[in-house]
Amino acid sequence: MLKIDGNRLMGALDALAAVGAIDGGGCARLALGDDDKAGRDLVVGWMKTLGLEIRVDAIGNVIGLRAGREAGPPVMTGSHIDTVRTGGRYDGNYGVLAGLEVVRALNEANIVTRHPIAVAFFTNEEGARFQPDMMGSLVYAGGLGLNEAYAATDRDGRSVGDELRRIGYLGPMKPGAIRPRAFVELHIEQGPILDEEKVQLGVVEGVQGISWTEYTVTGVSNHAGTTPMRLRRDAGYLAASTNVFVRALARQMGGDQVGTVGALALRPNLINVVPNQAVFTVDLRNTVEERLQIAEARVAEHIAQVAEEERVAVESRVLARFEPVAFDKALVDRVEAQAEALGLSHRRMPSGAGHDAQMMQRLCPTAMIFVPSVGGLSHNVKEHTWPEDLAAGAQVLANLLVELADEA
Ligand code: HGY
Ligand code: MN
Ligand code: MN
Repeated sequence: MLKIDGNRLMGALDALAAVGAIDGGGCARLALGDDDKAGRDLVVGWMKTLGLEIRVDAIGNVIGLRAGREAGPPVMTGSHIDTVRTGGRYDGNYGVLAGLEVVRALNEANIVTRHPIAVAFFTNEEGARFQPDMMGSLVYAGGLGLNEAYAATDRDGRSVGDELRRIGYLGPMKPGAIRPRAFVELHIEQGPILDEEKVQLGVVEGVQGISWTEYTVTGVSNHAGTTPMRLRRDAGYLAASTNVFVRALARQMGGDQVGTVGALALRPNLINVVPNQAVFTVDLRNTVEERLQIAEARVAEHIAQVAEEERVAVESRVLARFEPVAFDKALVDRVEAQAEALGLSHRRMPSGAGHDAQMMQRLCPTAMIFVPSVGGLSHNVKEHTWPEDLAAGAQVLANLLVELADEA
């Protein structure tokens, strides 16, 4: 059996985490910024050292190709190396570097698989700077046009297209030109289930639906001391009341429903001025599409009602909207079989987070492997997974990739 080297994988994770390192042991490499470029350059350098043929597509996705005995579509693995601003060192990075560790082990064992193997990292999975999230893999899968993606701008008005050119990753390959035989993504769970249940491996059956909306509320700035409550048109009040509503709604709906008001900016943001503008985001998710639509409708209703009462204007902008995705059943079964074969405790589960795999399922049979997140923490510098769990997940990935790459 091909043996991956857990210590070497840890070394690679530490080296990549040093790029854009922030206090507390995490890293911040927002998509297409200088630190993302530095991270990309480091990983591309490792890919070249491993003898992979590098392909860069027009949205900056990078694919390292390892030739098989036969030509044809590769078995692909990968994830992302961009992070949120308070990123941990495993989210995304782990799946990419575990893929490279599999290649390293194959090279050392002088094994050439029947079909090619590819290791990819996709552009802007996080959607923290540019929306939507999973942007690179969405373009790759044909779900978003290049020009629309290029036109997305960050809060400073910089566009994806300009930033891709600036960092030198607007590549020549047409997105989606390499259509894999299968895609397997290894990722930390980022939630509490495996850790709480003391289960070593997650057999991921799909990804829940995601709804991201930005609201811009316009009221009237006024003096905090002289303006009676009956005369206020307080934009900040609508934002705050929506935050409270979203939490109560998620609690009341139960099941997998979650809701977050993650970004909020008030203007003029001064202690003694009633805000005349609030810009905030609502992130709603559910494994069931119909329930997600109910949540969206309830939030829209609440906002319309408070806007009328508070006499403020509201504009909304959909930043991302993806329905729940079910992974390929046969491939999910094979992930489970690999966990069994290694004697790992495992359980089937949905993914609460979005992943590039949910886009790749549009192109080919796709599945995901999870390893536990200590305390269920992620998008936090304290994100942690025990080395033995990281190694076990990488071994399952290695065994599955080789099985897929050697089949008829
Ligand atoms: O938001 C997400 O689920 C992912 O981290 N982009
Ligand atoms: Mn991720
Ligand atoms: Mn993430």
